[in-house]
Amino acid sequence: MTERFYITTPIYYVNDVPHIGHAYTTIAADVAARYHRLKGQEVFFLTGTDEHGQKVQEAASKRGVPAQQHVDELHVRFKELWARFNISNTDFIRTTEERHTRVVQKILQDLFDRGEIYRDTYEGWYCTPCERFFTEKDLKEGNCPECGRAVGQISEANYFFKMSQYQNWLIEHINSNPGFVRPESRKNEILGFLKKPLGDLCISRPKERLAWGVPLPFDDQYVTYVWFDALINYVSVHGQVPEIKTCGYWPASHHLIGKDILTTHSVYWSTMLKAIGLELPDNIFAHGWWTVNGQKMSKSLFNVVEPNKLIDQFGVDVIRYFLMREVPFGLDGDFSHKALIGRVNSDLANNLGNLLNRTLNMIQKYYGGAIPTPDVTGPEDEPLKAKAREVIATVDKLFSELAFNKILMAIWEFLDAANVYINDTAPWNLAKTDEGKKRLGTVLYNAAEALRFASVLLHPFMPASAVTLRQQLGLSATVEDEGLASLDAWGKTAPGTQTQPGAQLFPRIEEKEAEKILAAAEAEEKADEAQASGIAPIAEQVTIEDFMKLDFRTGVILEAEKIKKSKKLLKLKVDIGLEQRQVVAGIAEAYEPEQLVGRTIILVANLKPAKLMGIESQGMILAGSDSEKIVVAGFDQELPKGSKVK
Ligand code: ME8
Repeated sequence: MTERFYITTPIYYVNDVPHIGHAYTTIAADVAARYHRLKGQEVFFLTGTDEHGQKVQEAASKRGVPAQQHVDELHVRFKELWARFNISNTDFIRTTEERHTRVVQKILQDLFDRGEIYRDTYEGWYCTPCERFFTEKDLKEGNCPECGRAVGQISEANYFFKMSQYQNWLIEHINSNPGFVRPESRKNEILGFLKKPLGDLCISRPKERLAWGVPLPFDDQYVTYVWFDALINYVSVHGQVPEIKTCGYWPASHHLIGKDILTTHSVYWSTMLKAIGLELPDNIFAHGWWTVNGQKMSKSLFNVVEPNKLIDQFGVDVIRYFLMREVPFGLDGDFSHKALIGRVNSDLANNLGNLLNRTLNMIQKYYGGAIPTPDVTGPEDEPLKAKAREVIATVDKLFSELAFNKILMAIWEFLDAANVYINDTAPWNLAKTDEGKKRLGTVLYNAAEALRFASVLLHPFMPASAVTLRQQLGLSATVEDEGLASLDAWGKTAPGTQTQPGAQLFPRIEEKEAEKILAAAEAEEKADEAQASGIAPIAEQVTIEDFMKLDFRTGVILEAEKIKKSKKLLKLKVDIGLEQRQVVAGIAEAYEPEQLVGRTIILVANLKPAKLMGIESQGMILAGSDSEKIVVAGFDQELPKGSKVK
């Protein structure tokens, strides 16, 4: 076992609203980091934000603020979310920090001096949103192969990194290090990609087109291509090249990424490291993609699953658990509230929650809350103890594979074994006889001990719940203090420990509550769809009785005039047959008063009068609107004044 463990997440684009996809990678890295700390390793866990590039420059200028101010304000959203999620990162790197840009420039200068970077004229296609160059054959139906948007043809002088010369070396490295790119399917994808000739990488952007980036140290008319800048974060956090080699944290144990950025990491980053003269990371793990109702999450589709809201609704640990348990790490998954509720009820409330409750209740009932001293052991105790030894070994092996969902399945098998142990030994029967009472203490001690094991194994996934679990068991030392070594023997809980039963760890989400959550989620989905289409969502249903309470009448506008100091309001006099009404209507931007006189309109005639700009309005006229215009409703044929409208 190497003493040091270094794990990273991608550094997220600072412009993005942090969503469940970003949380996924970060939580996975946190779980691994916490586990390796429990093993006694020195862990460095890095996350951060990617703050240069075209999109940031554009967003800042749209807001009318300097780019630096923009990123200073926006990156906080990630920091705050990670704090809420109990993310235990060692550092948070921002690519606009001087400690990072300094290293980027040093590396660039060094590569330039050694002839790894050269200047040439580039002719080809460029996708502005993706900030990437493409050759004719890369394009998909003439558009960007990444985002599908239109590309522009450009010809300009730029700087290039001699990436192509490392193609064969990289193929060889991937083949001789089976664990380098994982899962296997992604490794094959990269090997497939490397069958085509690898070009050199354009690593500069002319300042006149893009000013927001790290200036090239050897040509101040250019800034660094955002990926060449961003990837270096994984080492710049440790200092300059000589220190990186000696800091003890390089090469990284794992770069966790989503499958969207597999090429940039396994090809660009690997060849960059080779050229710089640094070792390659032990592993690049590209996990799968979360969709919502089968659709990609994106700001423009208004369907981003907002983690803060989920935390408010379900709690941090439920979300951490769900994301790690629901989908095998490496495969795609679809997010649904229904599956989330299912997991809470079956795994957390029923299985874990129940084991804790029944154990504490019986310890309370039979031993006044103090964990009993084990007395007579029996053959039924053995399978549980064996399972405990087994789960520790299984979990350790699965952590080396980052098989988070399998780890949780293994822990739950152990919890199942503890529940089965209680069912089979039936402490409630043991309590009835003197002979049985000799076994009772042992059974309840073992149940409590199983929960202590669970608290340690669950800590990486649900750190706050592990704390509560241990408080209720009466254990004073924290999991972090005791580490995995506290599981090296069965029986470390001190008999006599006073338990402290408290609130249920994971209350069941009852059917009514579940229905409410699902209905709210569905309404939100509809609202998202509507927002994406530009149409306002449909309001809550009303009954026909509700509707019939409203009295709509036809009326003719007799007079119309502007209201002083109001841009939007007109004062109208409307004849509705039985009487005349004074109405204030918000249509001044759409109609001149004289256009309205003589028109037949529809008036809500039984609306309580209200004052607008000090003028009483005795009804409301119907009009349709979108973001650009307002149109007063009318009829295609004449109707007498005062006619009912339904
Ligand atoms: O690509 N499902 O940043 P980014 C799963 N700045 N994971 C998802 C996801 C989803 N729907 N959406 C995002 C960048 N992710 C660059 C990285 S690294 C030197 C530079 C996660 O903000 C996943 O980890 O677009 C993915 O790779 C990453 O967020 C992309 O984040």
